[in-house]
Amino acid sequence: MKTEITNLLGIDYPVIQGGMAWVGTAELSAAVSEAGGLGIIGSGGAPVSWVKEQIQKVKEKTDKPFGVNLMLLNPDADAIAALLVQEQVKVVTTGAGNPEKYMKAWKEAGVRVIPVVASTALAKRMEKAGADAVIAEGTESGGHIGETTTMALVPQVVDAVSIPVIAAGGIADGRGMAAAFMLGAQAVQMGTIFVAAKESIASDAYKNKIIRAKDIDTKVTGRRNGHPVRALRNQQTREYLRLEQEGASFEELEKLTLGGLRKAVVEGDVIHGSVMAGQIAGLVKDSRSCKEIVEGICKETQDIMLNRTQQFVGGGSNE
Ligand code: TUI
Repeated sequence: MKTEITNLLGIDYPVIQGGMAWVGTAELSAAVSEAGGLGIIGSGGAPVSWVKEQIQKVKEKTDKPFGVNLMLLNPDADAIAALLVQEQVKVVTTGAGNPEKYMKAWKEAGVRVIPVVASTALAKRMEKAGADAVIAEGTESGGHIGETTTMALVPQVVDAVSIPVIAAGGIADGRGMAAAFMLGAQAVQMGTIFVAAKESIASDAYKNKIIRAKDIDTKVTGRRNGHPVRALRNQQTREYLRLEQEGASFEELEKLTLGGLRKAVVEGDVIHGSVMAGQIAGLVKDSRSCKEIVEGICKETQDIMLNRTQQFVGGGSNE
C-alpha cells in the first residue's frame, strides 16, 4: 500500500503506532516496524537513559525503520532531543507541545520530523519550521488531547498545509482508515488497538479493560487545568473529576495522572491507575499480534474502498 508517507518513511504500510508513554517500549515498536508499519518508542516522562536503552533494543530486534516520540513536557526533553541525533534515529514524532526549538538540529541530522498537532495554526507553524509531515490528532484519542474531532480536524489540516497529513484519533479498523484517506490523510496513527496487542507489555488488566470497554466508557480529566487527558472511567477518573470540581491544585491533580499511567500499565492496577485509551476502545474486541493488526486493517481498507467505489461508480447494487 503506497502513499506519500510510506515513500517518505520507507515502510510497507501507512500505519504508525502512537508514541505512548510506558506502552511504547522496544517490544511493541519493534513488532510494529517488523509488521511493516512504523513502530514508535514512547519517551513519555522517562529519563534519557531509558530512551537510549530502548533505541538500542529496537535496533537489535529489527532492521526496519522506527521512530521515537518526544513528549515535550518531559523534564529531560532537551537531552532526549540530542540523543535522537546522536543515535541517528530516522523519525521523530512529538506530542503535547511545540517542538520548534529542536527542529534545526533534527533537520540538519536528516531526521524526519512529524509533530502531532491539534489545530491548523500549529500545523502551519510546523510546516514553516521544516516538518516533513504532521499528525492531525482528534479529540477521540487517548491520553493528552486537543478539542477538535478527527472528522473536522483532518480535512482542515490537509487544506492548511502542503506536507503529508497523518490522521489519528478514533481509528482502529479498515472503516476508520478508509475514512481517513477520504479526508485527505496519507496514513493513520493508532494507539489504543496497539495497547491491546499481543506484543504490548501493558498488563493483562489494562488490555482486558480496553477489550471490555464500550463506546461511552472514556472520561476526560484535567479540562480545567489545561491538560485534558482521556482515559477509561474508573475510580481514578471519578476521584480526579471530584477533586477538579473542588478546585484542587494542578500539582495534586498531575500526580494522579502520570504516576497513575505507570500504575495501570506496569502494575495492572486499573482501579487506582490511569487507563488512558481512546473512544475507539469499544471497537477493540481482542488481542492480536501487530502483524495481524497492520496487515488486517490495510486489507480491510482496500476491500472497503473497492466495494464502495463499485457501489457509487459502478451503479450496480443500487439499481
Ligand atoms: O501527547 C499526546 N498524548 C499524550 S502525552 C501523555 S503524557 C501526559 N500525561 C498527563 C499530562 C500531560 C501529558 C499522554 N498522552 N498526544 C499528542 C498531542 N499533542 N495531543 C494534543 C497535542 C497538542 C496540544 C496542543 C500539541 C500541541 C499543542 O499546542 C502547542 C502549542 O504551543 O501551540
